[in-house]
This record gives sequence, structure tokens and C-alpha cells, in this order.
Amino acid sequence: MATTGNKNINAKLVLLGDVGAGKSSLVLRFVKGQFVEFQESTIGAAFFSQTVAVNDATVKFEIWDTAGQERYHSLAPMYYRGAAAAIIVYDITNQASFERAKKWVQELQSQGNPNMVTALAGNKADLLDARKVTSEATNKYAQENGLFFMETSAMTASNVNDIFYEIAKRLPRAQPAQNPAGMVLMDRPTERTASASCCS
Ligand SMILES: Nc1nc2c(ncn2[C@@H]2O[C@H](COP(=O)(O)OP(=O)(O)OP(=O)(O)O)[C@@H](O)[C@H]2O)c(=O)[nH]1
Ligand SMILES: [Mg+2]
Repeated sequence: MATTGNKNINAKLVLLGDVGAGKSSLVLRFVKGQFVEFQESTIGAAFFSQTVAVNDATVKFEIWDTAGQERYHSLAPMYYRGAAAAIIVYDITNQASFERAKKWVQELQSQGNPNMVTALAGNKADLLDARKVTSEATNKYAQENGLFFMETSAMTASNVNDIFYEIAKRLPRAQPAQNPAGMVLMDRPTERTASASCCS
């Protein structure tokens, strides 16, 4: 969930998608500004954090990069439950990865937090010659399902910061906490006298 305090917002974000779609590469680009050609397949999940400044707030993303391998599927709810945002990643050169992305959308729609900000990332946009999934098809699908969609490239960095920034802008701003942490001074003279004589 997104939680706030003085316009500092902590937001749990989960990346979901087919094996090899580029989830870890997007996170590595966003968090460290790096890209590796032979990124190892994720085992279980990996955690990262990164902060983004938006107009009126600082959003600290707590990022869970999940593993796309099917044998880890049952772990996914642990990461998307309570998440404020999700990025569902597919590879524009791989139709099957787009079909897998749609399955994730369905799963989040039925099991996830209904207020979750969900983005669809068509990754590997640098590989235009090998494209199998058109942006028109995805645009239509995204509009029908209330997602926002961007084509990204972890390799060239195209749209990578942008997709996280767009999510940060769309996060609902939670109400300030009813009882913010810290001491609450109350106007009750008798107690104040009692504590003053207590412990100094
Ligand atoms: N050309 C190109 N290759 C990419 C891009 N993003 C990732 N790759 C490559 O695709 C391969 C898979 O990327 P990963 O980031 O490991 O994919 P993943 O979704 O984390 O995969 P799992 O952890 O197995 O679920 C790696 O060899 C990356 O270098 C991109 O934007 N462009
Ligand atoms: Mg990975």
C-alpha cells in the first residue's frame, strides 16, 4: 500500500511477467542505471528500492522483482498482495509473453488490490525488426482494461524512468495518519505535574 507522512510516500511495487521479458533489466536500469546483456534468470524474487520526486511528494518505491519461471508462480501473491502498484512486463518480440501478461492482468483483477496502479510495459522496444506485438493492439487492450501502457527498453533506457514516474504520479494520496508518530501534548495540567515530579 502507499503510505504517507509529510508527503513522503512509501509504495510497494511488484514486477510480474514472463521469463526473460526483462523485469530484472528494467529494475536494474531504474535503480542503478545499468544494463547487462546476460542477465541471470531471477530465483524467487529480489528486492530493491528507489526514490522518485513528483510535483508534491517524494515516492519511495519498495520494488519486488519476481521470477517469471512458472515454478515460482505460487509465490506471486505474496508480492502483489498489498502492493500499491504493479508493472506487468512483456517482450514486444515474443507474442507468448504478451499472452502471459494478459493472464497476469486477469489474476490481478481478480485477486489483487482493486486500487492498484497497474502499468503494462512492452519491453525490448529497441528490437524493432523482431517486433511481434504491435503497439496498436496493446493500446486497445490497455484502454479496455484500465491500464496504462508504455513501450520500454532496458537496454537503451527509453521510457524506463518515465514508467516509474507515471506510476508515482498516479498513486492515490492517502490521508495523513490520524495519530502521527511522536508525542502528543495534551492540555491536562494534573497529569503534567505528576510526570514532571516523576523521573528527572
Ligand atoms: N535488446 C534488449 N534486451 C533486453 C532488454 N531487457 C532485457 N533484455 C535481455 O533479455 C534477457 C532477459 O532479461 P531479464 O531482465 O533477466 O528478464 P526477466 O523478466 O527478469 O526474467 P526472469 O527473471 O527469468 O523472469 C537478458 O539477457 C537481458 O539482457 C531490452 O530492453 N532490450
Ligand atoms: Mg528476473
